[in-house]
Amino acid sequence: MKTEERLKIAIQKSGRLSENSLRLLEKCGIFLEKSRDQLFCAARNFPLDVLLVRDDDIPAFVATDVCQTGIVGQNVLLEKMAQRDDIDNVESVIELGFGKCRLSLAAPHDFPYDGPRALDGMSIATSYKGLLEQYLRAQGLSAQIVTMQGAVELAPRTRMADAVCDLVSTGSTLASNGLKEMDIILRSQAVLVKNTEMPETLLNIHEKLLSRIRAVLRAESSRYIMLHCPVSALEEIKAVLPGCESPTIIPLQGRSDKVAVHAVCDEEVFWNTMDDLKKKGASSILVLPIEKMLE
Ligand code: PRT
Ligand code: ZN
Repeated sequence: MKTEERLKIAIQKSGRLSENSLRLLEKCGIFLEKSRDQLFCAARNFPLDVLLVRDDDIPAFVATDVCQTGIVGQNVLLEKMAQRDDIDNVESVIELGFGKCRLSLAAPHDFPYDGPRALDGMSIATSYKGLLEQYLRAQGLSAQIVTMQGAVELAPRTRMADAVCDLVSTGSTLASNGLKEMDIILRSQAVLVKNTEMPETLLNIHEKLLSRIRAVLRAESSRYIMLHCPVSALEEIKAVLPGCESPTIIPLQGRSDKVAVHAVCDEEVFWNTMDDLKKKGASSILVLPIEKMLE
């Protein structure tokens, strides 16, 4: 009997991307057999096996076909690509909207920063040597790079370097170490990556996974909006109702002056236009989450 072809995906075992990566698979209706304490678990209702590994290993695993796909930060992917040329067959497929951070240059508050030139001849501590080198080259600067695996933010205080190049999300680590953010080298978030040379059978499974992920992401950024609207203001309200193609208009029993309007809208845009909707006479506004949105 021919064994079923299964796609292998690498996700972070334990760290900032782990929960969201597992949750994403769950939202795609993919349920895993074993607990996440294992290195490996199989999905019970989708031809997918999950490898739980360190995030730094994911690009190489995907490049060497240990796995055909993976979830990793753009920062890690681009750093590995900057450092080595044997992962050209890994490509980023879709941004996943979590693990957002930025790779920034920072220095003590008294560092006289008036633009990238201020870094010329300085020393900079980082775990992102490849990306920092690319940045310095692009800016035509020369600086000494001090490579560190962790605790980069301590480097100026311990006089190991004048400045740092590190990941920032809230900025509180920089602040508590007396550092100010000076420039952003890269904005990053988690992405789904894939091996560009996978066989067609696995590519088909990957396409199915990707279309489920797209449906989940679309639903996450959308809301189902229900509101009441004076008939006289209907056209105006339809015009400002954000990002929806053609809303559903429903009569209200016993009311000839008002109708209900139902529409799917981008959540962020909706909040930005809500005051305008109210001003135009919208009332009883309900905002509901959407479970999945298929094309
Ligand atoms: O064990 P493993 O190697 O798998 O994990 P790891 O320790 O290398 O990575 P982990 O779990 O810390 O981060 C995984 C990924 O999360 C990163 O590669 C980024 O893509 C993303 N991410 C998002 C972050 C942050 N936000 C973040 N704030 N990764 C690290 N940080 C660190 C940063 O290095 C600094 O020390 O958090 C600190 C700054 O945070 P703020 O909030 O104080 O600015
Ligand atoms: Zn790591």
